[in-house]
Amino acid sequence: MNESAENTQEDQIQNDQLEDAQLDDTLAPEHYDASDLRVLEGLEAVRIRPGMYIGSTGPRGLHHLVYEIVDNSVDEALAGYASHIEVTILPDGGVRVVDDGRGIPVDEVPGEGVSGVETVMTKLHAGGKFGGGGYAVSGGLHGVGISVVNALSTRVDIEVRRQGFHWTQTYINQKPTSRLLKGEPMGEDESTGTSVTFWADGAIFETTTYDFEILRNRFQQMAFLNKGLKLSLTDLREPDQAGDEVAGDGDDNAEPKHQTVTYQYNDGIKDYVDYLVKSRKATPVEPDVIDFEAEDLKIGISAEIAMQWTTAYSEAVHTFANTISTTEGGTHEEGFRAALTSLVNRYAREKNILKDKDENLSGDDVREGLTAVVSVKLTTPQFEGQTKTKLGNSEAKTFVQRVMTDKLGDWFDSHPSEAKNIIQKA
Ligand code: 0RA
Repeated sequence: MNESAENTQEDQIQNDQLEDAQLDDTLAPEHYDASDLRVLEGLEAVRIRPGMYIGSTGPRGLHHLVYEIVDNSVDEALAGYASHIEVTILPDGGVRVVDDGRGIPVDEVPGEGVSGVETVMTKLHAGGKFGGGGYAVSGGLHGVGISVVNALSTRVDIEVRRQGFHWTQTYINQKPTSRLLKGEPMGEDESTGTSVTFWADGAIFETTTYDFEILRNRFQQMAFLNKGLKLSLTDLREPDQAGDEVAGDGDDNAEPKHQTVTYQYNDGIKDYVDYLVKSRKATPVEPDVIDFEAEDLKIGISAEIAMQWTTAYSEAVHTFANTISTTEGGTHEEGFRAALTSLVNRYAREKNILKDKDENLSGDDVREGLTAVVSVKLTTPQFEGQTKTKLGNSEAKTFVQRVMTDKLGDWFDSHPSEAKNIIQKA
């Protein structure tokens, strides 16, 4: 089926559902009146064109819902308030994301007439409104917020621990079943935080079965890209629910697969490069991973770069912008490559490793055996290319190029014997 035919049919099904939802007032709570229809209209736009907000209604889009919630918690961690994010895949098709941040604001938002929680759940892009400060750098490919998850779920349960109490609210087919409810006081040992549990709408998604491996991989990557962040993933499904092969492995006593993995990397992308080199079973030319970082608050950009040369032939340069893997490359990668090639040539001439008669080393020569991670975070990323995974910001090229030239130059100067080994390899 071609994509436009698919969309037309999906749109019709979704429109039908939306009309049903509007006619069905059995779930409408008392405080929910005609003026709130505007809210539903915003969320309806998401249900009519889900692809515009989360990329697709296939497995990628489904997993994107989880990232959308986790990204909010990651931002709370990057702001210095949350230290641990726990994601749980529930046996009934739900996913729960719990953090120990400040909790979504529970007080009435001036001008909105409802709580901060309800605003975040029902207004597109409401997150940033009280997020404030910093880069809000996690995610970013779509970066649309919790309301989009609400729009594409049959149910969302939200629990906030804040101002000394537990606060709860449930949304069924996008509509709150009550106001935000103040519940039990928080216990002595309880921290503030937010818990969001959602059930993706099977009428919107091709599948609502999560792939543990896809989530595990992404959370490990998020932990590498956000130094110090602690991320856990638990799968509470039975093995057959998780879509795993059960029959035919000849092991009737297989352990139930209630697995938890936890990731935390205090050296961030330096640990990432170490991990990549070890998993490729490559032999490092020098034992230490080279790494540095820099930030320019005026233009709103930061860069972290880590690299290690190995005796292997292939290069592996992984680039990221706001933790999104930029597989099509872009300006940050251009800046990295340009600086690396010219710096290595300049240094090799200075130290007479390249003689006057020798030709310059090519970029490919210089990157042979190199494993590197380049991670930039910027306030207004521009994603381009076929799959929107190519960074377009021109300031990212100049910034990465300058940081590389300065800091790798310093490193070469302070590690002459290591530098010589690396360059001789090229
Ligand atoms: C807006 C303002 C504040 C926190 C949050 C949103 C927040 C959102 C999420 C989503 C998941 N976990 C979250 N944790 C916090 C801060 C308000 C303040 O205390 O000043």
